[in-house]
Amino acid sequence: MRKSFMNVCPRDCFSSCRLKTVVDEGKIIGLTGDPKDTYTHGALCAKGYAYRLEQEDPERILYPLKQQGKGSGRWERLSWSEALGEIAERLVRIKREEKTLLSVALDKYLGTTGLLNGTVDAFFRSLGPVTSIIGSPCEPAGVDALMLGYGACRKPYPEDMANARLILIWGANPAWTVPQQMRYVYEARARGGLVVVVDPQFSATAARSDLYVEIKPGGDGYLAVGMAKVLWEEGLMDESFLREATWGWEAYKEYLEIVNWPEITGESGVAEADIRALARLYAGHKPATLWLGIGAQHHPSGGQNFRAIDALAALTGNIGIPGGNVHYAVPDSATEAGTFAGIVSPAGLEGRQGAGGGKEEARRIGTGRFQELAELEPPLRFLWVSGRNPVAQNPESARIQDVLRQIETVVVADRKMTATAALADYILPTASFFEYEDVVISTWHYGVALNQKALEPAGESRPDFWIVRELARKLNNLSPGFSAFPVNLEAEEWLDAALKPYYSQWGITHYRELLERPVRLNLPAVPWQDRVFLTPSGKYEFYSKRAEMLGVSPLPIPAREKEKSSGYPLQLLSVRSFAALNSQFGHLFGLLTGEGPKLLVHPDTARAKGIEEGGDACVYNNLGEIRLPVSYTRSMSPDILVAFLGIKDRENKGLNALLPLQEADLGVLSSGAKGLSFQSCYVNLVRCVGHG
Ligand SMILES: Nc1nc2c(c(=O)[nH]1)N[C@H]1C(S)=C(S)[C@@H](COP(=O)(O)OP(=O)(O)OC[C@H]3O[C@@H](n4cnc5c(=O)[nH]c(N)nc54)[C@H](O)[C@@H]3O)O[C@H]1N2
Ligand SMILES: Nc1nc2c(c(=O)[nH]1)N[C@H]1C(S)=C(S)[C@@H](COP(=O)(O)OP(=O)(O)OC[C@H]3O[C@@H](n4cnc5c(=O)[nH]c(N)nc54)[C@H](O)[C@@H]3O)O[C@H]1N2
Ligand SMILES: [Mo]
Repeated sequence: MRKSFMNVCPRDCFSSCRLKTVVDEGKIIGLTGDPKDTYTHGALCAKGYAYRLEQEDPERILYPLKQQGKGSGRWERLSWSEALGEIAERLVRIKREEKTLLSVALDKYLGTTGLLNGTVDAFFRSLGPVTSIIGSPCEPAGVDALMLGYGACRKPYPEDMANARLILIWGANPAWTVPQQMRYVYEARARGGLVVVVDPQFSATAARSDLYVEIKPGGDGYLAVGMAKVLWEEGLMDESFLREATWGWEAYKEYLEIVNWPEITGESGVAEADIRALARLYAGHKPATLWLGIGAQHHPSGGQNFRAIDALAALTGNIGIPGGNVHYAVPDSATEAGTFAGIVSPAGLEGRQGAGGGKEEARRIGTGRFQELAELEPPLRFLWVSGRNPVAQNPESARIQDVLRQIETVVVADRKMTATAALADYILPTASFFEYEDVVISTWHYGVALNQKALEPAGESRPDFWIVRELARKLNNLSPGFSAFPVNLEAEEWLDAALKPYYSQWGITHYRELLERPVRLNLPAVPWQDRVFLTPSGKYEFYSKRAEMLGVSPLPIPAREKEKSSGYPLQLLSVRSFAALNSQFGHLFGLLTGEGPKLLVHPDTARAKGIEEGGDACVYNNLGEIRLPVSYTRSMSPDILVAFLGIKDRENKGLNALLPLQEADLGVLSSGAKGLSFQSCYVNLVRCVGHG
């Protein structure tokens, strides 16, 4: 019998689309966007429509697996009881031998953004102090930049973009990464608004813009400083906003006076006349909105670059007005919802005594710094990876693989045999979001929606929540009191407790009513209208003492990009494809594009190396080598190579095999660790001879 369900795509993505799923005999036979979804209006992306195919995915892991020797590929099927029993024994033994659980770490990110996922963090907290992998691989340098300016990271509702007379999309590619948002971009355009894109490559969004500005990677701060210089020189600023609502303009002005054009144009790669024209255009179309992309802050000066760009909004008074402001993927909804926090630390789990006698603190390591994991004292003996694929997505893949081999026990909870899972001792198969109830809150449009259970879990896969609760039971059987995880709580009770504080605001009495009435977090559609900023001065701060404490200039002054070495003169940019999400959906790429992964090379560069279109290139640096077929394009300058995030070569090596660990300048304020500079990848290229 056919039945319909509401689902919510929980991928680490802006749109958190509501889906209408039709199920017949245990299979999804129909899947569309929900036309009542006020943000997406029922439009999905290619990956969303492809979920139906995922049901047949032969790569899905259906049973708990144990590997005889990491990386050997000798997998053996276990029952859940065996797998969790063995894992529990290992944890108990570690605590007995080390007298602490600091040798245990969780590496977790947003494989799913469903709220229940927070129970995995709760489980690890329930053990007492462990090694926490903190920070975020994604947005923290940019978040810090906004926090320094405004005191908090807030953004308008994404629909407010339709009110802008100018949309300046700076290092984002929404046509591929947030296709649903293009509706609002086009709406602004239909009303006469202009769309400008700043990007080192002529992206899909640039192709849909009125003006494309080609920038040197990482040169964004200088372009912004140049624009600010023009705004000031030509008297294009909003004087009353500057006077009443900002702090430190005089100091910033002094810098703008001395910074010279050769430095600005040299670092940004944009000609002075173009910078002048862009500054006039931006100032002449109020309200103008800025969209800051995640990619543009994955640079050594990414945080300061964002401060310089963001300052343009303050200089022109484009803050606190409809159609203005800065759009950036921010975790504001996460904190506002409180629910994430609520689910992460249920009452009673905080402040557990460590085995060391009460004062023991968790050990903290910044995300992506696997090098440090290998050097810890006491050494790391147990790593649990959840919703994360560090071998593919962190810098220095080979080094990560080495560290994974060294760690006594690696457990990976995932749906697939990822590059990381291939080096696990245990793989615990997780259920897909169609297979259990959850609630998803969008950090972009703040929608709160119920994801119903539409299918039974495939094979023996189970939700992460079920897995950690069973493990807590096993642990406490072996060693009473080992885990304070509330094993008697059902998923429904967790969700109810987390969301209850919001029920009266939303006019509901239980979260299941979200099925009929999805809601939105009650955040201002246009932030900062009151001009009360949460900075030390209470104003928008050009000059920030906190920035200085974080080790960068108090002013939004960018750092120069490092000189490229002559050995590795090409910069390899990783760009997101419409057909993949980070390391996921890799199988779709060929299906949707009719071709496999390609390295995009400027024809001048390729020809100089004797590489034909379609021929194989070896891309290399001191970290390693990957081999990819080449496709010619003139969409970026000859010293840039472009490849899609998530691609792998014939030996299953991905882009991050070539990416060194390089930090961004900011990130500590919001996430506890600096962000990572994923675009700092310098390589060289030769024609491959032979295969293999
Ligand atoms: N070179 C380069 N590297 C980058 C970036 C870049 O631009 N360039 N971008 C960075 C950014 S912005 C980000 S956000 C990171 C992302 O880095 P990751 O978060 O590590 O990337 P994903 O590939 O999304 O990995 C998520 C994993 O979760 C699994 N998963 C899915 N659903 C579930 C579930 O319900 N439970 C569990 N336990 N697992 C599940 C998926 O199968 C997948 O293996 O990558 C960073 N790395
Ligand atoms: N289809 C799809 N959608 C996704 C994802 C995905 O993998 N695939 N991932 C999700 C995640 S985790 C994230 S973080 C978001 C990110 O989504 P976006 O914010 O759109 O960011 P990116 O895709 O990282 O980069 C966008 C653009 O930045 C450009 N860029 C790189 N370096 C620079 C620079 O120095 N300056 C400037 N101005 N531009 C630069 C790239 O060429 C690219 O066109 O997308 C989410 N949505
Ligand atoms: Mo991200």
